[in-house]
Amino acid sequence: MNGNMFSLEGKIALVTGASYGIGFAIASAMNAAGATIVFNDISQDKVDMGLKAYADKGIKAHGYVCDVTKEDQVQAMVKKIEEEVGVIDILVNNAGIIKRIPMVEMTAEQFRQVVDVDLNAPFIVSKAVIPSMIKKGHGKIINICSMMSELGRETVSAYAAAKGGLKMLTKNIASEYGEYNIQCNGIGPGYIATPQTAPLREKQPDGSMHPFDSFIRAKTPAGRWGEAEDLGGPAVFLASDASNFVNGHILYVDGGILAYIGKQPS
Ligand code: NAP
Ligand code: GCO
Repeated sequence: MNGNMFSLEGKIALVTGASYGIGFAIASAMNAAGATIVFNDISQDKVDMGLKAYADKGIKAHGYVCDVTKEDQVQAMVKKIEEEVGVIDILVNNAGIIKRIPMVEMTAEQFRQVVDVDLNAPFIVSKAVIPSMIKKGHGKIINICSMMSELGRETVSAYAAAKGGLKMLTKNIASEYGEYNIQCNGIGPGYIATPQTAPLREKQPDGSMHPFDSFIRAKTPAGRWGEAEDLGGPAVFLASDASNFVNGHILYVDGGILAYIGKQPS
């Protein structure tokens, strides 16, 4: 361990789905701590957009086109990364989707699509990187969970089921591979202002706030939505030597939502 236990100098971090949003913010924070950044997205256009966004921040990132739900693509991507960049020290399973549909109106195929990206893919990508982490003698896996790993709400049945499963996959990877000096933890973001939650923050036709916007501000002690950048520090902590004895933990970065019953009526 070098002098600074939070340093990621000399480490290679793969952040999935990180052309923008939370993944981009986490990758940027890890780069600021010294990590080499590797990311993927589904299309070359999005990878190119991401590479430009990183370059605009002075970050020389490595981008790969890969659908994380496809095991053959993931295995090929990891092999290519190891040949072109090096063995992955840090994996952030960030790629994710949501479909907000009342459960009885959701098709089984729509349910499967959400679970495929939000739960099956973290399994596929973790399975692809763990063997090299074992050989290297260390590894960090960070799964991006959610408030919905703990709570339900209307219209997000598939997402909550997937994120609840991702919490338990996190604990199981921690249990199964801890003996190889691999730590697997989760980050549970609160409500963060990204494209994924944009529909929940749209101004109403009369210019008023979206009801969900007001709801979340009342449920958050800080009275605000989180910013993707709020997740950078916690991610660096879980990727660094500072967390070498933290394993199987879900770190909620939610501004206190889970601790708070909600603003009482004035
Ligand atoms: P976002 O803005 O929708 O970005 C999601 C990213 O994942 C995009 O880059 C997307 O690529 C990529 N992706 C989706 N499916 C993929 C696949 N099959 N293969 C590869 N990449 C794929 O979402 P976000 O808000 O940044 O959220 C990132 C993660 O945090 C997700 O796991 C989400 O569930 C979780 N989260 C978000 C919040 C929040 O409030 N925003 C809170 C808690 C947890 P394309 O653009 O090409 O589709
Ligand atoms: C929703 C939101 C949430 C956030 C996040 C909260 O529709 O409820 O999209 O699910 O994305 O997961 O932690």
